[in-house]
Amino acid sequence: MTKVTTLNQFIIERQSEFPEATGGFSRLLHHIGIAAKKVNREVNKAGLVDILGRTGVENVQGEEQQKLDLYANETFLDELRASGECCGVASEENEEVVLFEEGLAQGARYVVCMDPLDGSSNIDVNVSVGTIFAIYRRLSPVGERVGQGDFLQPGRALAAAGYVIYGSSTMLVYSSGNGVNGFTLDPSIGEFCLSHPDIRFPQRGRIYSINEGNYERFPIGVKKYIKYCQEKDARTERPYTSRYIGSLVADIHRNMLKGGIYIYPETESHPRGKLRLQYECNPMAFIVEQAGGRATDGERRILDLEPEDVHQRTPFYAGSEAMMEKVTDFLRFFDSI
Ligand code: AHM
Ligand code: MG
Repeated sequence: MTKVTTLNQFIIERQSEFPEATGGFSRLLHHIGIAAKKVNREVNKAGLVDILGRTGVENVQGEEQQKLDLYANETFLDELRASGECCGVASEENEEVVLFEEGLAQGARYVVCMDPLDGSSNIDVNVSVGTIFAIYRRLSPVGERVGQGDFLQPGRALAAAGYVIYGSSTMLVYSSGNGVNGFTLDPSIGEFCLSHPDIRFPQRGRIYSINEGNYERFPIGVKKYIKYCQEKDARTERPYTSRYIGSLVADIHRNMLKGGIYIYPETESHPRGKLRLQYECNPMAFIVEQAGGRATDGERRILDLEPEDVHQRTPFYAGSEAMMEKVTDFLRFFDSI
């Protein structure tokens, strides 16, 4: 019989590789897994019950929230608090960071930045959505109040990051800086099981993912790169294929397994890009790099950007090494003429 490794077994095995580990990080991940299963349950029945629909409230980004966003936010906050290993959370759904200052959390060593339900406009049409999480070691001393600085660390300081994709099956993918592993939820036993060990981003790819509806408002280098992707050239296997779901998690997940590039550049309506650095781009860039891909803002490595605000936005380019090199050439060339 094939041996199945569950997420919990996997994190315990990994923990024993670090003799100094206290188990805190494993507990944190364990609770993230529980929250993911709860959100998965609600996402699955979204079409059935009246949890679906708009609340009529706008979130801090001025975007309309849907009920499942709120449910996912509360569920992840509750589980992170319950873990006793997290002392605060910056979430897309909360303007201010949420601090846990009672009980076990007082001695906690980690803070989390998260997008509890990314791509939520896709829920009511049964298209994949995701959760993104970024885990940092706190900088402030344990026992003292957590400060903004704990949440404004650059991506290169991440202790771990990951995402959950609620798709045709539900997967949790994470990295703690030692490669990327993917776990598929087996609904019959209610456990995430290791299904994609050591995921590697193909060096080259044939998929480009970008919202081409914004074409007219893209930087010239991006426009030229899109035309390059569409040209016929047998040697480089062009034209490439255009695939865009509009769920960052799902678009990156597919490209990481098949080879491709994801681009959300600055546009007229979003001059600093649309995606959020601390809870969308940094964690996804961490995963992408850990799998052997590359992620930039078109110029600089995402993980090296110095955050100033937990909700700040950035242009985002992430994908296969060779495709990233090409688009960077286009951006440099057309910027300089
Ligand atoms: P959200 O966090 O409000 O769901 O927005 C983020 C999403 C990403 O998942 C996706 O890649 C992007 O926004 C899609 O934006 P657009 O509809 O402008 O293409
Ligand atoms: Mg989002």
